[in-house]
Amino acid sequence: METTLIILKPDAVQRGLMGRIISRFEDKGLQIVGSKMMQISQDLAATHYEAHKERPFYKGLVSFMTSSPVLVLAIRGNDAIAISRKMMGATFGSKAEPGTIRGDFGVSNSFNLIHGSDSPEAAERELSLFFKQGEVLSFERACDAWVYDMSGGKPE
Ligand code: D4T
Repeated sequence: METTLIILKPDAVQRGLMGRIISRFEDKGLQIVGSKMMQISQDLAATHYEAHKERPFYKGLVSFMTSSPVLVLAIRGNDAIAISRKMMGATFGSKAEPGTIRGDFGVSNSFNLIHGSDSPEAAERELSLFFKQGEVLSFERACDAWVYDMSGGKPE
């Protein structure tokens, strides 16, 4: 099982899209195992996006991410990182396919609604940036036996 860090960005929160976006992950069968609303500080945004520090869009990105509250989620499931990225769609709303979160809810290239970790290493790093010890939970759902085929002893 993988756990990934998802951020519903300021535009998603301001536009009242949190519920509909969370529902997509729940409908898929992924499990929400951590959740918090927060206003991202300059320092946290700078650390989170340090790989983009030299990019022309970096300043605007940090300013956008710190401009208004976000909803941070920890989402778990088999292959949760790749599945979430696929559900999010291409980076730019203008290019993202219909059926994806960015494709269905946005047109902007900088206000792109959602962030998701892009690798297991990134997920580990980002989860520890946004969640303290104990804030990402482990619990069984009653529906798990019907979300995954467990007949082989592991979730398929
Ligand atoms: P994140 O990291 O937010 O999940 O988005 P992606 O993984 O899909 O895209 P990214 O890391 O390349 O970009 C991070 C973030 O910067 C914004 N951005 C990106 C922008 O404003 N202008 C640009 O030209 C690019 C490439 C959008 C997402």
